[in-house]
Amino acid sequence: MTQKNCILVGVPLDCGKARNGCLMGPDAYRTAGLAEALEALGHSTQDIGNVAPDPVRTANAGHLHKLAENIGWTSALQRTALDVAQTGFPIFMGGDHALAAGTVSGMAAHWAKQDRPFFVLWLDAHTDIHTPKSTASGNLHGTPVGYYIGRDGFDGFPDLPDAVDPKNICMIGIRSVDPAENAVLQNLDIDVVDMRRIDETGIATPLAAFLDRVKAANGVLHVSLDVDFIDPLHAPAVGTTVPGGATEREAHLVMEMLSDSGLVQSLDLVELNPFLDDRGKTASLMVDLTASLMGRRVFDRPTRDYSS
Ligand code: NNH
Ligand code: MN
Ligand code: MN
Ligand code: MN
Repeated sequence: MTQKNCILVGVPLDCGKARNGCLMGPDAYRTAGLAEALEALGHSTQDIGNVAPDPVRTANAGHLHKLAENIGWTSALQRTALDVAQTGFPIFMGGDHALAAGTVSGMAAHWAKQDRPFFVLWLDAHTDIHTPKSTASGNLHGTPVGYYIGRDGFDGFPDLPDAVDPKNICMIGIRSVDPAENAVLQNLDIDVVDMRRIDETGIATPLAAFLDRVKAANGVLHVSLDVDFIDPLHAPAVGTTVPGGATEREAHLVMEMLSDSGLVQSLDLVELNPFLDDRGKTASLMVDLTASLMGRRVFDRPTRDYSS
């Protein structure tokens, strides 16, 4: 991979669900040596510290958990993404997945200005495509995809500058979908790669097909990596563990293929709750996966062609 100027952005957002701890995520990545791992690969890094949410007051949150705070983070992160994308490769160190409403919409706005088609790879156990109206839990970390594709129901949120086309989204690792999410996904062209498909074809086949589409469109790719994409056996530090997830090796293969593709331009690391970790092993795994994405290799081997 060519050398990048990595901009590390701390996002101690903890308002997307009730269980606290994701606010410690950015410092866990710092402690686990994210910047050092990137520098060892020859990239330059700049840690710009932590972002803070815009102040927002909203009455009438109903059953929604910390609506005003989520809105304040979305506007602040949209601005931050647009800003840092101009100078380097943003790595958003979360924070829970509610942050992706701001980061993904901001990156989409950045690439729309450059006239480049924008694609998203969503690595998660969950599809996170609720709206504030459809969520039963009231947890807004279940809604960022709904926001950035432009679904109705996000009253009070900043206007969406550029919606992401559902055809440009691939979700891998899916194994927990609420009925309202299942219903809306039936009418959208998002490629939902659930665990059954991974079992049937292996994880490389659907990923290679998606990367081919991004390449053919001359597109750019944002990766949003939720800790719960990985099986809780390897990645216990997350509030919403779902058994039956990607193995450590499957996760590395995804990252290595993404690196080979050269298509990735920005990354979210989300849902790490260091309070639940086992001697830092999840934070360290997330750093190692980021290193694989940014070019770390076991040894130099000829690049394999996965297309059939
Ligand atoms: N779908 C559930 C909800 O909306 C769970 C979402 N939780 C996540 N998403 N961790 O990645 O409450
Ligand atoms: Mn909270
Ligand atoms: Mn998620
Ligand atoms: Mn999840």
